[in-house]
Amino acid sequence: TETPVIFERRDFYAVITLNRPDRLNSLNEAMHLALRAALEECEADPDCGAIILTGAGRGFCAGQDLAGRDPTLQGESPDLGSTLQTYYNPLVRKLRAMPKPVICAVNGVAAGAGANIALSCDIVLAAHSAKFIQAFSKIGLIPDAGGTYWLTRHLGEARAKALALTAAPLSAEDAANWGLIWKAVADEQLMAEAVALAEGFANGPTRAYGLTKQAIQAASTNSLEEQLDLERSLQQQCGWSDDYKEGVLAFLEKRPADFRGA
Ligand code: T3D
Repeated sequence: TETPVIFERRDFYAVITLNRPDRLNSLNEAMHLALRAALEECEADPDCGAIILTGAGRGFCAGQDLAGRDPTLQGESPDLGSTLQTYYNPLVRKLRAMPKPVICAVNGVAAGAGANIALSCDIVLAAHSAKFIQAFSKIGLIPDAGGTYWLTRHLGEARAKALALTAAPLSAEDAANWGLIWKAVADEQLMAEAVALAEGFANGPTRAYGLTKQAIQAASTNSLEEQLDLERSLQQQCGWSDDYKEGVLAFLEKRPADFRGA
């Protein structure tokens, strides 16, 4: 049987590839568990400074595996609240709480929860041929895996509602122009760009990156006063780090910094 997720640990970063290409990497239980295990390994490894998440074949991820939802094969209706509680919500939380940058390299179509898992990552690069589809309304569902949150935060209600209600595909270029993702890049450049970012982060001040994520994620719900307090306390931590000492010293000595991530 196929490995639902390919986990590749490279020098100082990791590549996680969703791997059910003939099903456009749609998510079943085995894939969820393998993905979770891979993320946990990255989280626990102090030498892993960044993560690239991508998909095998022509798609990134088509969301929930609907073969496992065939109503003619299922007795009772599935409890989708329980799937979200057990799999999707912990996955989104783990990506957000990951104390190192997560780069999503969207290599092809990202539909349903697949789109919203991509949007849960810190930096989203998408190949020009990729599309983002909030496919949920086509099967009578609402956007999940944070979809209603990401769309509304990044795009505002007007675009969020139209994308969710129509399930219209959004091109990588429009996604970038609308501020939903970081960049659309040529298909053949996608992995090279993702790797360049990961290598840069892997040599960077990992702790400061983790705290930067934390601060930016808190900003959308904090008041300015709360955010200023948060910045003060996180910056205090940074100021006590070896990386800060090294960064300043390297600047003064006019040489590249040799960060250790602590
Ligand atoms: O627990 C819960 O259920 C709640 C959680 C819900 C989260 C969700 O994600 S719900 C939304 C689920 N996803 C979808 O509704 C998207 C379904 N897929 C599509 O609409 C299309 O496949 C795409 C627009 C993504 C791509 O279209 P296209 O024409 O490029 O490819 P295709 O021919 O449709 O797909 C290729 C194969 O992958 C095909 O199989 P075949 O005909 O070659 O044997 C297709 O059936 C299969 N596939 C695609 N998506 C899924 C899938 N198989 C199972 N589940 C899928 N989601």
